[in-house]
Amino acid sequence: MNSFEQNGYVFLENFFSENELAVIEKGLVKFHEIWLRDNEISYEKGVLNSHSLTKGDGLTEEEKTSLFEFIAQDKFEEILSVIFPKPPVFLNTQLFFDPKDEARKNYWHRDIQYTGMSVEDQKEAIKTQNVVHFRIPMKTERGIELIPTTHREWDLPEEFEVRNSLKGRLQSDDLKRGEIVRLNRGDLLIFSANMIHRGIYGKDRFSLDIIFCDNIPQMKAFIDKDNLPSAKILEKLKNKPLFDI
Ligand SMILES: O=C(O)CCC(=O)C(=O)O
Repeated sequence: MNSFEQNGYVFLENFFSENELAVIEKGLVKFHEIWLRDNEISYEKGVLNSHSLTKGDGLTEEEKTSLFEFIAQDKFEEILSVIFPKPPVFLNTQLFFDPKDEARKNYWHRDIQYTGMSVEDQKEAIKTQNVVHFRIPMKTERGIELIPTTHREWDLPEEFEVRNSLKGRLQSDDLKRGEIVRLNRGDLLIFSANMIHRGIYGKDRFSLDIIFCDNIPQMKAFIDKDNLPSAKILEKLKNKPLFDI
């Protein structure tokens, strides 16, 4: 886990048992089917992820409880206490799948580049702020490509140009420092959203991302309270401060 602060990610092979995954899988598949039905146009246009699985009535109370129990599990809490300087909070969930058009190219980015912050502010923010994805593949996938250390360090000029499509470069151009982490069912990849990264599409991937962030006002502004557990569900959960928004 020490390598997280140094590199910005940790890969934990065979982290989950089959039983642990089975408890949440049915709900994930159901949510995805509903999403595909309700978001046909976005899917046609190239959208390759959905979010907010714990919001609304896509999942039943029981399915939401299982998902929240998964999110609040002790094994995660132990990791979070090591990788975050102070106790974090739950931000959201996402599902990642392949784009409808197989020819669609992936895109290098830092999550922070889509927040509307100035580049100067982004440069400062990544030195201290933390948003962390727990990626949980439900099946073998080609994984994620990451540029180690960029969770705290700014881009090389070429990297900045590529992820911002400048000087004729494309967001999908290969970058020299990229490292691919291939993923199998049962694995857990933890990575900082600050990092320069891109998804590698293919194999009909289906991954759950659980996102945690610093418990600070600038980040909590991005939390949609409708994603939080109801009082009734919260009562059953361990590690309640994760949801203490
Ligand atoms: O898997 C992907 O397509 C991209 C993942 C990503 O950008 C993210 O989790 O922030």
